[in-house]
Amino acid sequence: MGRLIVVSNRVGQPDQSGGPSVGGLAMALGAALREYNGVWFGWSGRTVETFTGGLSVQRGQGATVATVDLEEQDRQEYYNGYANRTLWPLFHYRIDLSAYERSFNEGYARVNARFAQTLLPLLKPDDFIWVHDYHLIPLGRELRRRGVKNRIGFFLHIPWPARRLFATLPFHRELVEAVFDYDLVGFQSEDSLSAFEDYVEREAGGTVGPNGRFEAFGRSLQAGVFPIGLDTKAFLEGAATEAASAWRDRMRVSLAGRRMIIGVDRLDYSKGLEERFLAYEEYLSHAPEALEQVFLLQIATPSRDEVAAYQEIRARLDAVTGRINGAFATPDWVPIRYVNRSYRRDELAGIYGVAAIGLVTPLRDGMNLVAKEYVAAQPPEDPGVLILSRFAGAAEQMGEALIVNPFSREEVSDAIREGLAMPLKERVRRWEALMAGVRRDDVDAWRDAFVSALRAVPQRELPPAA
Ligand code: GDG
Repeated sequence: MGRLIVVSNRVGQPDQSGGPSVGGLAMALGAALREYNGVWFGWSGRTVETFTGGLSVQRGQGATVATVDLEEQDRQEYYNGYANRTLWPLFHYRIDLSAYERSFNEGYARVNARFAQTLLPLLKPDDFIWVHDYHLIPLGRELRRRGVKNRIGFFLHIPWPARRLFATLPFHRELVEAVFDYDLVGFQSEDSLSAFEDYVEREAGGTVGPNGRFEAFGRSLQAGVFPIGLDTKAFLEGAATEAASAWRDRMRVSLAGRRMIIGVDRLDYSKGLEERFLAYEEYLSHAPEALEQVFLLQIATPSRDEVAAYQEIRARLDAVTGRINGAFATPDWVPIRYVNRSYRRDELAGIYGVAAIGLVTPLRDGMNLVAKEYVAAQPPEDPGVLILSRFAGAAEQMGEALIVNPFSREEVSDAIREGLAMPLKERVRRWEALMAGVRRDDVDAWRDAFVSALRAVPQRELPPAA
């Protein structure tokens, strides 16, 4: 049976907190590789004077991790540039933040070519290659150019944007044409798949057949929805540790009878943190009974702080939390506890566990694993209420949450009021349905669905013997 080769921008350290790879992707892939005799290939996060393509290889339990160093110019143009200043904002519907600079394009093309060149000698003919996320969309094309006939799949962790937005990207056709060098393309949600379908039919003049067969640019691919799940088993183990239980106790003391609303996010403009704070302010303004009885704990781990838009959102959040706290706080109560650091996953599980409401209100999100973590951390006999943005991929699976429009302060404020007042019976009913989904559609189910779909696509024809 062929090995699984996973390629992503960064390889993760899934069991360590902090560091640059905190994020849903690192968590999910760690679990995927344990199962297979896999190789995980990506950027080391380091830069060197001159790119050499030299690999550093570490063999761990069952999996091999291979990393390559890039140049400083690559970090600026490919990572901070095209990936995080062009594609990330565009794919999260922020064309106002999306920067279109030629040097970014060049950096993106160069690094994808470098990845392909470095990966090539590691490949065996029967390997399956699974490429992850927006940093590496053209990697499939670069591998094909070098004669790779293996089955190659691509999974997009972030949303695929609506056609009219996507068309604002210079060279958008070229990028989609490159997608057609993959055999299988996976999206988080029906919403993303249908946006891609719309582009292929109406902008690329292609066709979409039954069973997810897409044709355009004289080529075809298989596409489908593969919603990512939580590593539920590992998460529940974390929630059962001493560390989690110590945090539950510590938080209960600190609650002193008050109710806690929790948010946990990378500090990113796509997560709707400012809108969330304003909605919470709206709630406080109209619920005098809540003053001193409720507070919002927002853990926001700084992320991508070399990019100006992230420095700006951070400054805005500092200002808005300061303003709200200044206006509402009393000598022994602050309405928002705003924390800019990261916690270990077992600690987080403990903290989630005592929150009456999980407030997950991204403006756009591929999936959002925090919603699933909040559910998994709840005590079955007295679970809290999940409030979830309709613009997170997770909303397609988690209909028993209170689904809200994160752009409407009043709607989110109403949901907070409803959630805090919800009777136990209804909380249990909703939670049981949500938890069944979190258990069933976990990260293993996601991986198995994608990998078996990738194995099922027909192998490309081998080149004629020279
Ligand atoms: C991308 C897509 C998609 C956060 N703070 C801490 C911490 N976290 C962990 C959370 C959660 C993960 O980071 C965040 O995952 P999300 O899914 O919410 O969001 P992104 O990072 O934007 O991930 C997203 C995901 O990829 C997977 O496909 O769901 O839509 O944007 O697990 O708990 N972890 C620790 N300390 C923290 O302070 N240890």
